[in-house]
Amino acid sequence: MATGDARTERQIETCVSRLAETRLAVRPRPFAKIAKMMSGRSTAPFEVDAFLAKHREFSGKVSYEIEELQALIGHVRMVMAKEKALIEVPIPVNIVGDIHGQYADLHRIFSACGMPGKSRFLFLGDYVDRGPQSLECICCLLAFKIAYPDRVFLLRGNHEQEFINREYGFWNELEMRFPLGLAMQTFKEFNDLFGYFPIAALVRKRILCMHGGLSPSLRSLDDIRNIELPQVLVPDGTLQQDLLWSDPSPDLRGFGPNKLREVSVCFGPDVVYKTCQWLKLDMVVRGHQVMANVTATASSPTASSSQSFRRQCTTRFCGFQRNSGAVMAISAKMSIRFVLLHPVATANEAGPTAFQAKFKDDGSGYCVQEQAQ
Ligand SMILES: [Mn+2]
Repeated sequence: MATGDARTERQIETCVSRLAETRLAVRPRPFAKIAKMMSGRSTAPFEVDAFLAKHREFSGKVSYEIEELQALIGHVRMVMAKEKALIEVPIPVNIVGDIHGQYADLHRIFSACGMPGKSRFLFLGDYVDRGPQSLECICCLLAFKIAYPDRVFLLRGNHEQEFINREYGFWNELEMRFPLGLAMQTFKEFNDLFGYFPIAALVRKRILCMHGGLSPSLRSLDDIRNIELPQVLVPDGTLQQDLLWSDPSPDLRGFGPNKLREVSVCFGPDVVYKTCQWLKLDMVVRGHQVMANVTATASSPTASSSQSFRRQCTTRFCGFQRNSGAVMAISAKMSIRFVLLHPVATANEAGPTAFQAKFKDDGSGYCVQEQAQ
């Protein structure tokens, strides 16, 4: 299962194109108030303002005390316990694919799209593993979730599962940075927390987003709404497993086995088309795969309004590929554009300043017709 995931993500490449500055009115949460919130399990106070200050600028490695990580997890658990398996996300919003521990790229995304709080973000999962800084990425995003629970949305990816992130980098990072016993305890607490993450998002009731893809078990949106959370272990052959794991296959009709990952299914373009019809959707948006030099993938050749986009949002996937990354930016008028992140040439060029200097709007956006609710 894990081997298939690695093979696929190396074989298939990332995507996509271009920009939209979707600024929201600034209405930050009162940090002092949040800092006083106490979790049901962790009674330690959590200073979210101070914690966020360590993440507002890209500064390479961030230093963490184990106690503050445990307090962070306790507080964000309380915030995310209020969310359902299918979350409703308003527009404007920036949709971001797999981060995979690439903390510098996360900051480039903030540089291009605006900081959380000013801009709304929907992340499609796979925050940890593969890249060098899983811990900074997940901690940064969790802290922003506490500070701006209505502006930051975090879906679960297939790497937010213990049997995957034990093998692909997250555990090794914790083991390197903390004493073994504390690392094990914190690793378990992170993975218990991932069980609270929502599985899919509905953007303005028209765009269905998930990490993996579609499922033969998906007949109505209520099927997703009825998934009970928290769910740390995702059972085989379930809707939730497909939403985390499945892949599109352009030559397939209907569903077939997912031979590369050896878990879940593959779905053909006709499935995207039919699902969009049944569920009255404009499109399906997902992450989970890297696509080199591709701007977007329309999984339905027959219906311009029924498309599936797949994106890896970080550049230089696994540190060696020269793929570009992209963020899908949906405006208040439901126009859709892409923010393109070009790979930086060397490690010395990493960081938001270098990215901003290289950032180019390639002018290839398009619009989805606004539809009555
Ligand atoms: Mn994935």
